[in-house]
Amino acid sequence: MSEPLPEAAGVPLAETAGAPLAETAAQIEELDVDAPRVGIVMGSKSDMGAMEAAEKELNERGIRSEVRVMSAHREPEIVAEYAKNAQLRGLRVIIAGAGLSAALPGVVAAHTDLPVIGVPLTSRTSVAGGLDALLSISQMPPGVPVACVGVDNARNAAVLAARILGI
Ligand code: RP5
Repeated sequence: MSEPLPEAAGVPLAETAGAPLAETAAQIEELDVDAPRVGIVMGSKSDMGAMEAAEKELNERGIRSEVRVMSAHREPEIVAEYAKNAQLRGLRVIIAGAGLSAALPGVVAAHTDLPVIGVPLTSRTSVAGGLDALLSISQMPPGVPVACVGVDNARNAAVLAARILGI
């Protein structure tokens, strides 16, 4: 006996025919209304103090977010995986903070089409007050944009994320 057609089994054919990514993401968003909309990532636990301002600002605006620590240099596979899955998980914007040779925002942007906002951070061994991270984040090659806020200004990253979301 042959298998019933998906439509006969209650599954609309459109859902089985390789729906475009945006359509699939919209369907997932409908299913999981509590999914975070903004991902806040940072290169080290030592960045947490500065990056908490982004989470606080989003909370105050009623925008759901998630916070993760992942280093572009120490855990490149984890960063790539996170960025590749972000849109399908319902995220709409990613805020990425890092200090020193701050590769994290750029690496995230290399693996997702979502808007990425970089936060250059100062750390114990920063040079020129965080200029190292500022240039690492802002000087992206053409075609792979990262928005860049001021040094240690995670709050502005959250405000910009809210504006991108139209909230
Ligand atoms: C960067 O190196 C991190 O984003 C952090 O700002 C800096 C120092 O990291 P730790 O040595 O404190 O882990 O990758």
